[in-house]
Amino acid sequence: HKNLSLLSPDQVELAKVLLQLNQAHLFEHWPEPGVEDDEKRAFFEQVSRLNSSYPGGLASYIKTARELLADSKAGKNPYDGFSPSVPSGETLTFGEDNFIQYENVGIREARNAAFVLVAGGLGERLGYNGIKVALPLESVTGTCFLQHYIESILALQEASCKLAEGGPREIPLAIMTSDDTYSRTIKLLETNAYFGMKPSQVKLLKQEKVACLDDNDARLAVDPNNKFRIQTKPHGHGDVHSLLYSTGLLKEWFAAGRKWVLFFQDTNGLLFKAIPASLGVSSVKGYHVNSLAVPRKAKEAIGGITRLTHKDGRAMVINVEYNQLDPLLRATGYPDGDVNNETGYSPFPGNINQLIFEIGPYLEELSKTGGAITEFVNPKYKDSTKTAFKSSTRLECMMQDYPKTLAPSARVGFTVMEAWLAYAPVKNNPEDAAKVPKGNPYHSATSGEMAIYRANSLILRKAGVKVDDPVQDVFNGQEVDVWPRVAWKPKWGLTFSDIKSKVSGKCSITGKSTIAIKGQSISLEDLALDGALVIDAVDGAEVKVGGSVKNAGWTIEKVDYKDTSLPEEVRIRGFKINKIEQLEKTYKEPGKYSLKP
Ligand code: UGB
Repeated sequence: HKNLSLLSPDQVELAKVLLQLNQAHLFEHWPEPGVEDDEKRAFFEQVSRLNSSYPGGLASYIKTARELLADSKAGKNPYDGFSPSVPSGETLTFGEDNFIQYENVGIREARNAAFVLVAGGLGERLGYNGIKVALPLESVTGTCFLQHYIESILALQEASCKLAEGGPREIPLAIMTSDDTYSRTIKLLETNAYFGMKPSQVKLLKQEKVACLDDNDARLAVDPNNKFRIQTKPHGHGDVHSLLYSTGLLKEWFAAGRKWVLFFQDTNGLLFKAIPASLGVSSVKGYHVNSLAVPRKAKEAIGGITRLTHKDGRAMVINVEYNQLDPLLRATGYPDGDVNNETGYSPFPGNINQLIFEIGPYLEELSKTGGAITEFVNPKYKDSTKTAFKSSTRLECMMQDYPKTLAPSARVGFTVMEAWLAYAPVKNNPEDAAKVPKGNPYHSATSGEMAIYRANSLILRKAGVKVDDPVQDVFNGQEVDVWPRVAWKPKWGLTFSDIKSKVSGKCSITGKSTIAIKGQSISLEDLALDGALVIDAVDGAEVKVGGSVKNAGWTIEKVDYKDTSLPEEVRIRGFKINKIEQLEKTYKEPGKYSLKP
């Protein structure tokens, strides 16, 4: 009370709110006025931020925390009363007629889209100290994830605007960052001229952390390093919804006539191969919510898309985390739990957390909820009395839980794509990846890069190129298929039809080969590649590449992840590329060219 005179009227109000919420312990240890007053004011600035960044403020946060902590203590199952069943959605096979048709629709729709990258997390599990979007997705071109994402969006924009009337239209990109990633993300963009995107086209959002909780009464935790601060931790990627709403960005997009918002994660180098077709599915099926999914092995450590029906009539199609799906099935009449069916996969497709929402219904829902979505708490208890925690906890939320509060009439669907085409995230460090059960994906930097070469090789095969089979090898303790190292810029080939139109005659690529295609109008005609070939061309330079290219090429050299003399991004993948010999050509002027060695 003695310290109240230091505070502004707003801060005094906040102090009263904290007292009403049984949080007096936060100032009990404060010294007399005159001592460390600036720190006391800074404390209230923090409280004010925590209050304004959470829908409903701290009072709402604490109320929800008490309820969720009580449920957790009572061992209440969030899925009580719900029965799971296999939902219906669209299953696509790359290159088939309906896939191509959906891609065509998706390209048309793309100019009405906005993209949202959630990139507030750090790669703790990956053992990488930088921001994950700065990691190269493959080492042939060294392109980092953020560059690849931006170039993919720009390529979509160009392709979409060519088809549509009314001239070009920019596709905006919002990036959700956090205190952990904000400044490094800005720096990466600025030092690279936004990778060719207009700076005004990119909006950075920043999520705030939330207050930690010390006990079941939701008493806020004092920061162990500063008695004038509340300890905070990340709230999860679910924050993206309230940020899009509170910043007014979603409204702005809607007012500008945009129809779709596409959410994606920080390290999936394959994603944009799946975007045109799945956006097409959203449009044709009229899905308000479309989750991208891949076939999933039973018990594999990704969530399963499930239809849940409640005794009281509620129904939803939602991601159920893998550790909850198996017990839920066992408790509801499936004694074997989550098992593979005759296809060799679980009937519940795997959530890859790439979501496509229709903006109209999304904005309407957020106008009611402010973007607050169902949260959860995961306290680690000291003992079975569940009265004390081993360390402070906090509420968390996930972006894929958005449909939980929707009316059953909402059109919630999903699109299953082959995993080789759509999903290769970089999440696990080499040691953890090497422990993944055989047959399940590693989700490491090694597998992420190899997946790019595999997908590009398979796509070229489908387009008629003879591509050698892969060889198996082991890097950082992980057995992977090594395909020819095929890389291209998004503007070279965005859809299957696009790529097919650039390949003709008898083309072949041997197993030891590397090819990097960097220009838009490069076509391969009767090319026999046995070595390394790098071709770049400005827009407007049409280059036909054919004949026999044979050289010593680029080799893959193993490295040990424990070798600290190498950069982290090389160590975590377990190999590097040695550029022995290549044919490299750059076309800097528009015109027609033919390269036939
Ligand atoms: N992220 C944020 O932007 N802010 C945060 O506070 C936290 C994360 P993780 P996670 O694809 O296999 C998800 O940590 O949450 C960003 C799904 O929930 O990589 O463990 C972060 O930068 C799960 O259902 O993944 O698991 C990153 O871009 C499953 O589908 C993204 O959020 C799993 O992904 C994901 O963060 C998966």
